[in-house]
Amino acid sequence: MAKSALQIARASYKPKMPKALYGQVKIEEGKPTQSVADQEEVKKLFPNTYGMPTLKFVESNEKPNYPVMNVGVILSGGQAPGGHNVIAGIFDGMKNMNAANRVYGFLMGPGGLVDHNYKELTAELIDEYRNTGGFDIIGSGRTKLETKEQFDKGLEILKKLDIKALVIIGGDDSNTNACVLAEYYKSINAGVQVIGCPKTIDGDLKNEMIETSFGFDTACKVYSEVIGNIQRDCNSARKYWHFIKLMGRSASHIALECALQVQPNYCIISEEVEAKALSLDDIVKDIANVVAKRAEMGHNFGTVLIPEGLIEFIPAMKDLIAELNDFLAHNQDKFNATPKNEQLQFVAQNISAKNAAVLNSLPEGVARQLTLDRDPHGNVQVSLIETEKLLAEMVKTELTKMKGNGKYNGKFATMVHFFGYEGRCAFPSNFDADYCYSLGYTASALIASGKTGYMSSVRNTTAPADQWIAGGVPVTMMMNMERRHGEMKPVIQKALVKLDGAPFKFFAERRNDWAMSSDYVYPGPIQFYGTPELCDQPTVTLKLEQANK
Ligand code: FBP
Repeated sequence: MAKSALQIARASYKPKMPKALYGQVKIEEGKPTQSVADQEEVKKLFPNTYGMPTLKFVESNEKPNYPVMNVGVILSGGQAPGGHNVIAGIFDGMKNMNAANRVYGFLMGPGGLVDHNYKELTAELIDEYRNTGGFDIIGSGRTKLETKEQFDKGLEILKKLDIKALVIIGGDDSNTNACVLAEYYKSINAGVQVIGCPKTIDGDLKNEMIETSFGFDTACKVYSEVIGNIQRDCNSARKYWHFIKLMGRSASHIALECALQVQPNYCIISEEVEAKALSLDDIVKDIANVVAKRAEMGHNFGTVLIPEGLIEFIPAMKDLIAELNDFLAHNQDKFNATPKNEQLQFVAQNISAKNAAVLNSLPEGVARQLTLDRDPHGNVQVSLIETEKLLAEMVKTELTKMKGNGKYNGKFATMVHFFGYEGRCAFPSNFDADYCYSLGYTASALIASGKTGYMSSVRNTTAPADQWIAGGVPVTMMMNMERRHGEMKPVIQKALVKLDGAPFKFFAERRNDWAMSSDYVYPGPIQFYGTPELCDQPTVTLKLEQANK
């Protein structure tokens, strides 16, 4: 395999870990836990894994005799930088306990477990992937692991390979399913433990015990580098407004973090749009006002950051999408049989008049995108909706109106961008390389302690890595009941941007100044070698959140 100089250098990087994990560990138990909400319902559904205590690993002098144990690993959902290091951490942790332990990877996501597609992860293979981006060592997928048939089918291969523990590396939905699997295997005495690891660049799997999901750090740094470069281009060429959509299926953490890193002229936060019940028109008018004010200074350029999930947070759009989801779920065949150029009309005639009016008000391309196939979790595939183009076009129309009223006198030329896939498989930053390896190593310690239904947790992450705290959190602790596909289900509570949280407040206090300023911040590329100030800094979001604890 051809390798770049950086690939060769990164192969020998030794990730930093919490001090306790370098030697023998013992467990310190916290208090029994409760789910974040709906305690009675969640308890009833998880009689075997509810209420367990939080765990912390501390140094110990005893060296237990670890029996031989095989472990399985699954990568689930969207790629996130550092996934390979989680697997390397699990591998090293298991091998350090007993050199005869084996690690198997199930291929292309949870589907690999059900379909019995796997490979053994050898030392040579792991060494090829240390500190690299991507999930390609075993691939990932979005198959939902949720039925008893799937669990039983999975158990067949786990028994065949003598696997005693399974680590599922995924986001909130995948970890919810991991917990249901842990509960089921425990209830039938299957002899298989299930441990989760918090992954997603979206940053929306976090809580009191999980400070951040892995991949968020690297992805935001990659996007911020490129936005910074665009801002320097703005200041040099002085002729374009850049409309930049950023990944984050639902929450706006990525957009907010990038805004904190680069100080753009405008950044939309979906959670604020929803809280203030803003319409698309309100957002467009607000951006147009900023454009007009900057034009008065002769600054016909700037940056607008748009979170990917925005559409679903605009109340009128949310209602429309909910009705479309329902309508298409029941009428997909009729929809598919309708000639392409009549499909939108077919939908509009069969949904409520209010939602049909919203659908008809959208540019055809966007309306069409809203009727596209849903993902396996029933979500609109927001990454396919071109909100950056929609907003750029709508702002242009608004400015033309303002020009007519004498309220704008500038030039408006736009460039649109979507940054998502560019950052999902990047070389993990030192933070993610260290954090992921530590999460994996902690997962192996949880396995050795016989735990199931826990998520690997590494805390105190704004301190140097040797002061990080490794432990485990019962997944049921993060759950509440939510309506999904018409049924109440136990799910891990998604962490959206908190409007009273420190990162949003910091942004809100400064955004008016940033709107008029061209004194942008240019973060530059991720640094891997140099001083900790340059290479090991966590995200601004994490620093602000932890500083306020
Ligand atoms: P996860 O929540 O599975 O980590 O995926 C996050 C994400 O990258 C989103 O930001 C984006 O909307 C989505 O995946 C894109 O999905 P796909 O990879 O199927 O295009």
